[in-house]
Amino acid sequence: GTAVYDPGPAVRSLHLRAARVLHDNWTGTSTVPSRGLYPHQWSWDSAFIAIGLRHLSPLRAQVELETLLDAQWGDGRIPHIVFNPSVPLDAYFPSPDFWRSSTAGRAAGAPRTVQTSGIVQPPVHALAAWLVHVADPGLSRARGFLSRLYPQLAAWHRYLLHRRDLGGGGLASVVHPWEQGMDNAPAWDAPLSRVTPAPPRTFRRADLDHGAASDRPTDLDYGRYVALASDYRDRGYRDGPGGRHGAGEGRFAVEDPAFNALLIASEYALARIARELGATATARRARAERLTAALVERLWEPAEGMFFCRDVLTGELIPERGVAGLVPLLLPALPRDVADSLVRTLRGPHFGLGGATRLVPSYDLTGEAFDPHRYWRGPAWFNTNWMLERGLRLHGEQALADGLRSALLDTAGASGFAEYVTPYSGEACGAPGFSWTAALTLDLLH
Ligand code: 9YW
Repeated sequence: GTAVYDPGPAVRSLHLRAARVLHDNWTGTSTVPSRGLYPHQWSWDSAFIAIGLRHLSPLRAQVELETLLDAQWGDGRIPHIVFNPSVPLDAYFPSPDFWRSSTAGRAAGAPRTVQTSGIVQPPVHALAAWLVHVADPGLSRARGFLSRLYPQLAAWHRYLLHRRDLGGGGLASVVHPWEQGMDNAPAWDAPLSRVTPAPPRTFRRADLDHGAASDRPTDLDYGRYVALASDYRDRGYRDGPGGRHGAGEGRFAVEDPAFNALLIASEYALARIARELGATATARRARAERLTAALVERLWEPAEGMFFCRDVLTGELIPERGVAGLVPLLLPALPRDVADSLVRTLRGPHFGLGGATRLVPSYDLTGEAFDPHRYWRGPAWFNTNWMLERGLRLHGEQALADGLRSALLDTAGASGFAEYVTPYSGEACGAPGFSWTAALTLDLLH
């Protein structure tokens, strides 16, 4: 008879538990990152969530991305938070009355009906849209999913590659640590030190109602995040290289390797989407290759075997080893020697892959700022490990990829789909039942 593949009870229950997290965090039109700590829609979370959700419901995965893109601004930016109007203002800080998108963002084309933040997050969306499409091409075509999203995604990439090329070298800059998604990574310490923090009594942190203070960014960090974001808001959320509204006006502009690698990976996905829609893909593919070359030229540090961030205001590389500097392993056109040295760095003392650590930490294990509990200063995160797993597989490192995959699955299940874990012991930190942890678990199970 026909052998029916049965993955066994452990995998069945991991699948079921991950599906339950996404079910519980679904609001009807999108998914919250977690019920308590993050009660709205977050941009790159939704992209990772859609990548997992496509295995449960391709329709819901499409709707997840459509809801986010409904909040796109006229200038092409996709906001990092889309606020749920039925959640009380004090449930999350900064709230809509801080960002004031529909008034302060009017010149940049912020939507009138929905409230959003005014900053962005890493561009994982075109990659997610493509992966959602291939999960059910029939449904996708019937709903015109890609033909509706394509112009929006193209405008998003145009915004990043033109309005955000603050360094003039072809890469996109982030103007706030929240934009890169790794809020308190040690790489931001030097550029943030130039920012005068907002006084503590001028705002109230809602995150401390949910998370342990020792797992979260410090009050001093928060004061600086608030100062940078309110300056950007008070400039009408305007960007642009040089001139009156140039980088000189902002006090923070950084070229980050993970943000740009995700943009390039998404540019390849846009090429595939264009081809699916009957358009030509060659120009986009060529651009992705040019951007890969620019990334290597501007951010690769051969002596360290990894990528560093560039502080656009000083022109200097920032000598901190963060996981963001390994994420370009995702890219197919990376020179062979660069990919080989990234793999060596991953396995070495700073990141411990296949040795001391269960999962790749967010920051150098030997670094002065290393803290196994504090958010992006040491703990291991599931989205970055998922990206590295793909990168290892892409560059032919099957054994390392397989090991990382099983560690991800074990740790996700054992931690109750935690937001992040300590890198040596896999102890759960941050929010429990975290959506992208569950979503990327589902993706790895398929
Ligand atoms: C915050 C939602 C977001 C993630 C970010 C993460 C955190 C928000 O949560 O930022 O309150 O600090 O750093 O990457 O998108 O999950």
